[in-house]
Amino acid sequence: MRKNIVAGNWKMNKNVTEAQDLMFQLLEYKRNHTPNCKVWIAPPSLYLMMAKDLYEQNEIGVFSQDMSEHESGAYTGETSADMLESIGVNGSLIGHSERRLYHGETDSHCNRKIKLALDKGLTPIYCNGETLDQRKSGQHLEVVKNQTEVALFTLSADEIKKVVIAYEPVWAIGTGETASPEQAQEIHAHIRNLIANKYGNEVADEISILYGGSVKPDNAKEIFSQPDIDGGLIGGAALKMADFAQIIEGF
Ligand code: G2H
Repeated sequence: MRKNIVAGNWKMNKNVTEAQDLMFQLLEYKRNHTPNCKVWIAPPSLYLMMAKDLYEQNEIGVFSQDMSEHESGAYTGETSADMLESIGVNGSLIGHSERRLYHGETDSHCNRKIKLALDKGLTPIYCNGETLDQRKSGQHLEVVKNQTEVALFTLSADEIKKVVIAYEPVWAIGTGETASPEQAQEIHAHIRNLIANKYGNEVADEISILYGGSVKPDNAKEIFSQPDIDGGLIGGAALKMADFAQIIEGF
């Protein structure tokens, strides 16, 4: 069964007081509402333990924004899957376009990270999506196909079922420009088809595919109503509780 999910990617925002404040607001919201979707956040790593302590009943899923492709050792600045698992974190974003752009991450790196995450029982949220040039030149379907195959298709059927995918067209990230619901649906259906062709319909029907890229309170409902869109990965609009709440209520 596909899960509906609204996940907030806080990126590199908020000092500790601000982060704690937003985490409390979200907890309060969750205690007073029964959303029709899972609510997850990916705060900066520094605040993951704080989030896990606060959400001790696991009301809100807590995700890292990235994790190392290595198991352990001399990798200064990195956070391992084992460390995340040991503090009770639920999973990690993997391959966000900002990691690809500023840190040279490729789908092969993503593939290694996804395997390490799964080995530790963490849920990978694998992010992919085409650039503006790739869309303009009509390569978007091919690009997403290649990304999906390299990052995911070495997994077994049981493993891939545990992955959440976030399609985030790079040209729509933080730009205020959103893919139209039809453009997003086309790629989501494309990804689901690729998975169905490789692993069968039953597996493809179990995988939640989120849309990310300038999701806002006023466009969330229409995006989430598309048949192959199972929720959103929300950046800027996850930083204010009122906006994030309205997006959650898009389900
Ligand atoms: C895409 C998204 C969250 P935003 O990066 O991952 O951010 O909603 O600000 O475009």
